[in-house]
Amino acid sequence: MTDALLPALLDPPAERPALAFPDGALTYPELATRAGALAQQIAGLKRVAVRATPTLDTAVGIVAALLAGVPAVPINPRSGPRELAHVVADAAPDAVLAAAAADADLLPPLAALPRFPIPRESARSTARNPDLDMPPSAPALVIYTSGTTGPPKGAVLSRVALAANLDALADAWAWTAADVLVHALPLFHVHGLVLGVLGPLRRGGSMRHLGTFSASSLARAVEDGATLVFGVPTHYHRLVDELAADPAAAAAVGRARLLVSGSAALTAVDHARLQRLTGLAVRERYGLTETLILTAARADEPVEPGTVGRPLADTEIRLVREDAGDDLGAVEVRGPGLFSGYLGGSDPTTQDGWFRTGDIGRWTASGSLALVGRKTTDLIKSGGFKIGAGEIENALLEHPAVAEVAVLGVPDDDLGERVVAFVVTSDRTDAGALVDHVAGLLAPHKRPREVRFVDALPRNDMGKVVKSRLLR
Ligand code: MCA
Ligand code: AMP
Repeated sequence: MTDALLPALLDPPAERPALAFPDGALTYPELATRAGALAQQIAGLKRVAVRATPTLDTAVGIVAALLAGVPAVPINPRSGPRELAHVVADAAPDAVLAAAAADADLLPPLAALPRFPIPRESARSTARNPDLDMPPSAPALVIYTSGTTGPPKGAVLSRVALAANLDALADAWAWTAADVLVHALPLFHVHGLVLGVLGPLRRGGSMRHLGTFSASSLARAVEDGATLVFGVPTHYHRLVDELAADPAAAAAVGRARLLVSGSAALTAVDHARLQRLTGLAVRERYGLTETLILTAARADEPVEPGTVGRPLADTEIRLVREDAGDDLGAVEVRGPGLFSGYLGGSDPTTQDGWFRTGDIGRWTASGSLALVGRKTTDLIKSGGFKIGAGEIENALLEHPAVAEVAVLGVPDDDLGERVVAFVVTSDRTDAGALVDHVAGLLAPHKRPREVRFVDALPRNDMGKVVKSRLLR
């Protein structure tokens, strides 16, 4: 294997399918020429934003940036104006890559940037592919992820982190050029973009984006040759209900090689129901934007439900226990997939290379990791999206009728957790007005699903809000 991040694009095999989306498909030679042409235009830029709709254009834009050695910042196309202003100011991209047809959709801070339309034709590019010349530590992607308090932070991921992590996953899942991956994930996070698009491209295999994850679209894809399925637990939760009513689709899905779930915990009930319906045990894997994937249930081992598998090759995991007798500990990690810090210079990794994930886990007898929760109630996982309570609290506090607020995640069958805001008002308002207020600033998934009005927030002797008491 060469040092290139995407070796299959260097000398692409004729006619081999690379990427398919509901809006179109490209073979490897087509992707190489289309992305290569755009790479030539953007070469030398410091950083580019990519309006990351779930489309072929986004994949071409990201691949072009990787080929050009220009770090790409994928942007949630449904970002609210508040987030977008923050991300554009923080990432300071030189330009935006967006489909020519998307011009009208670009919101002000993006619209003000120089724009490179993503080519729709596969014009031959003559340039030497610069992918080979990039130092491994060079930044490849900047992915924004929520923290507990302020606005999202841009995690810088190097080329070598992406390459090492994708190769370790290939080892865990026996993932090869023969695999056809299907999913319906968004392309502005690690799951859909790194695993879901760059994963198959690094292997020389192919990917089909379903647009919408449904029993019928998935069954058809597997009948058409899909071997690997990626999804978040919300996808699988919805799928079990659909498959229960459609035994033919369940049998078809059961012919896939691997069903993989991640980004949040799959419930034992959904795991068991899926296994009954399809005959397949879903393999879970665990990771963070900052660390890429840390553990995975391997393809060549039986699945241990309730665990996220073993550490990937070259990844070290330790559990930091409060008391020697505890079997639970705070999960810390060291390895080649770790990010290079947040944009702007902060890097919480310890001097000797350990990153604190914020998750709490324990080892099972077989050496798999079982996650039991998180250290903070200020991070919410809804539908696989990480949402910082502080960002929503800050947005709500800007509403004139809000005196105090605490936001937290409460268990939800479909989303895992849903965003709930506990509000003390200083003036008359209603839940709808507060939800609309947040929706006017932030992405739709950050909007509270529920607002509970309370007379006061529970506080400890120091005056700090004790969120856990709100749910009693
Ligand atoms: C959609 N809605 C949500 C969410 N998603 N509300 C709360 N939390 C959510 N996550 C809202 C929509 O705005 C809409 O509201 C309403 O729910 C119904 O939308 P619907 O179209 O049915 O939902 P959906 O679009 O099907 O979304 C569900 C989803 C989505 C597909 C599961 O949440 C999703 O794509 N999740 C993937 C998250 C992900 O990729 N995470 C990776 C980061 P209205 O109609 O009122 O507007 S984690 C990561 O990268 C690490 C490394 C890892 O481990 O993977
Ligand atoms: P993000 O920052 O969006 O990349 O989300 C990372 C967080 O998602 C982790 O810290 C975990 O809390 C959670 N997570 C990812 N995969 C899993 C999984 N398979 N099971 C449980 N939680 C997970």
